[in-house]
Parts: sequence; structure tokens; C-alpha cells
Amino acid sequence: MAHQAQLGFQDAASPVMEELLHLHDHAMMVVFLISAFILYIITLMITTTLTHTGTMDAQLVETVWTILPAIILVLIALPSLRILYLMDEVNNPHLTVKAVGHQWYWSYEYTDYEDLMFDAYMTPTQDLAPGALRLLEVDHHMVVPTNSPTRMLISAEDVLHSWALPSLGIKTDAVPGRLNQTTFTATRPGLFYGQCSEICGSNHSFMPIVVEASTTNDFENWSLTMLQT
Ligand SMILES: [Cu+2]
Repeated sequence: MAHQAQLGFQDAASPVMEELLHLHDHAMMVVFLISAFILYIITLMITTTLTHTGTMDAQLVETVWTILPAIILVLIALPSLRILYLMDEVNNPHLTVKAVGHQWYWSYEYTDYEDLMFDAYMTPTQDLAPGALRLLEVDHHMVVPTNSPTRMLISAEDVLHSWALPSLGIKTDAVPGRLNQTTFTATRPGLFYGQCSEICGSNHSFMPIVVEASTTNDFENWSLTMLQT
């Protein structure tokens, strides 16, 4: 999760998020270089009195300042498109989890199992265990095995919601009557926190998402205990 006053992204927990962080850094490099260059030009223009009153046109410099920005834009657009298609790819997932948004909680269905489904409500502040995160903890974690491609099917029961998990690089709208699909592979075990990211009503802030990535063994044990209860 994010720490106090964090400005950057959370650490990546999936390959796609890793790629997104790289793209962000790449784009920021371009932004900083252009900003520095512009700042330099502005200072030059303010501090010099030189003006070219006789210059009517300059074909070469005009060609350069047209072609160069175009090339820079392509250099940002191509990696961006690559990740866009990468995020869209769902090949042979090991597990499918269906998340349904409700006012105001999430419910999860593990469609590979016959009867594995549960609701995840936010833990109220007064019930929090010491050290637990306020407004982020839920009563039932969505458990997934690490290093297994997982398919998320996302929908909503009543109004628009959005299933978002920053460290996995996921933010998918939950739309009533529509089943959205996305995929992720958790590369390390841990608890990953997210929140509903579509203003969905008065308790919008109180329907967090907790994904618990565990080993395959722990996942199997968890699914067995969930099936028994
Ligand atoms: Cu919501």
C-alpha cells in the first residue's frame, strides 16, 4: 500500500505494473528534458536583446521543430500501445475470479469451484486489529496463488463501481449488465490494497479491496476452509 504523503506509484506486484512503471519513468524523462530545454530558451529570450528583424523564414529550423516533436510523440506512443495490448491479453488463466460491486461492498465468486463465493465488507474502525489499516481492511480477503495467471471478471449489481488495485496495475469498471475482463499475475506473496474507484454513492469510500497473494499450497488450504464453511 501507499505510505504517508507518497507521491509516486506503489511497488509493482505484477509484470504489467512493472511495465507501466517503466513507461511512466520513460515519459517523465521526456517531460523533464523538454521542460529544461524550454526553461533554457525562456531565460535566453528574457536576458538577450537580440532580435532577428530581417529573418523572413528559416526552412531548416522549421523542419527540425516539426519532425523532432513528432518523433518524440511516436517514441512515447509505441511503448504505450505495447502495454495497452499486453494488458488486454488473457491467455490460459489458471484461475478465474468474478468480482461484483454492490452498494457498498464487493462479492467474489471463484467460478472454478462449485460453491466458493463470499462478500467482502470493510472492517469498521472500532473492530480493527492493532496495526490494521483503517478504511482499507476487509473481513474476507480475495486470495489468489502467486505466479498463476488470474482472470478477473468484473461486474456490478446496482450502480457503476470500479475494481482498482494499484500494485497489480488494474482499474476496471464494474458495470451492471456487463462483464468486464482483465488479467493479472501476482509475482510475490503479500497483501495488496485497493479501493472502489467510481463514485458510486454515499459509502463509496468504504468498499475497499484486499487481494491476498499466497503460495499455491496456502491457496488450496484456504479454498478448502472456505468450501467447508
Ligand atoms: Cu463502488
